[in-house]
Amino acid sequence: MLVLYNTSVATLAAAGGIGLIPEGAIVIDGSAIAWVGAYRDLPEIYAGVEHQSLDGRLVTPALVDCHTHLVFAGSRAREFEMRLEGSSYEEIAERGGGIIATVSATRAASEESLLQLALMRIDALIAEGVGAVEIKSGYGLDSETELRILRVARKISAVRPVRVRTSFLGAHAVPTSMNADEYLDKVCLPTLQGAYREGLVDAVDGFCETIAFTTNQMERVFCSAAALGLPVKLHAEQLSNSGGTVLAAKHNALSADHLEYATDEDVKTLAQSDSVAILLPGAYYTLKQTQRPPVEAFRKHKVPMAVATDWNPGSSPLGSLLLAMNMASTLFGLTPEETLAGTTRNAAKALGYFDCGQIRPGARADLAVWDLEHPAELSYRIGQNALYARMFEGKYDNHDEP
Ligand code: DI6
Ligand code: FE
Repeated sequence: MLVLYNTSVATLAAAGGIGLIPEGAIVIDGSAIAWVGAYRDLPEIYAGVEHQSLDGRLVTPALVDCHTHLVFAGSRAREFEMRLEGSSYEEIAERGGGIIATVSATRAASEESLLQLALMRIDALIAEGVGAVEIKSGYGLDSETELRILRVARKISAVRPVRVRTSFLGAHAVPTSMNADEYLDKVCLPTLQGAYREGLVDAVDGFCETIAFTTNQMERVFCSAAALGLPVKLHAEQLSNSGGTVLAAKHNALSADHLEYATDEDVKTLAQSDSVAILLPGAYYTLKQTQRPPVEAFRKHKVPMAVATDWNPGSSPLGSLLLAMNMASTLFGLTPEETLAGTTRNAAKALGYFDCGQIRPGARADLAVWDLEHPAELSYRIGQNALYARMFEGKYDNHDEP
């Protein structure tokens, strides 16, 4: 057992707010949190336990990056140049660039090389205090490669101290050789079955958009997911209003993601489900979008907001969750408290985790210790990583003491 004291603790334990305890203490028992509160209220039974001073530093739950596509090969720097020369993301996709370009590079990569690429990205997130990550497939679009991506995603948590939730995103793009319905029938849905049988799938995702899949097509994917007992989530209203939010709500999705083009009515419908709105400022920034997600409506209808990197080689080559937090505040107007809730409590909820993203008795001792005094610093700083130490399942990374 260990008592952490001389710290301010952002517990994130109650809905709304961040639950800041200025002179706080946390009792760690094995891999879990046994107690948290003001140090002056520390129960007598912990008085004799080893104490460790954090010298006034801030502790938050380890961060959760709840939307990434970080298993991929290849680069899309050329498309970045093309966009600077005036082409749009949709135009590039229609010309065989975009997702399809990454599909070719990923199909050509071995499992081992995909793992090495993914580990470099995971290490960057871990270095920012991230303790759990969601990883999607979707750059295979054939059975073999989709399964390879999911196996790599599964392997990550065996070789790094991080939790991984996988999402099957076979419905990400339509391969050039067939139409969308053919692809769903012949490849995507059978691959989902196979991936599920191998235990590789925690949730099912899709890209509902004019350049990808319609709501009717996504509905078929969601029905297959339901038949397997898998939760769903959806890339919805990213580039246009395509009806994805209402569909996500109807299927009680874990999350509806992007949502730039969601209307107030969409948000009202989403509020009737248990879904989280995942905001992805990295994609908004990269694609130089101007329509912001309806943050005021999320607040009004009490839809919890999460924030993630959307790490992918096309629309969001963003390898920093801290920068995503800053962008969520500066570009979308989230308060620093909302961005912190969005990368802890609400991000965990979006992944169906109930034992992390909060500091409370019974939760996992996955913590981030910051060389900061106030949590607002996390969102305010740009490109600065103030992580002092990260604890995963009650153990500090690489050393016993921070
Ligand atoms: N929406 C996105 O922003 C990414 N996928 C998706 O469904 C883009 C992925 C890419 O461009 O490679
Ligand atoms: Fe995405």
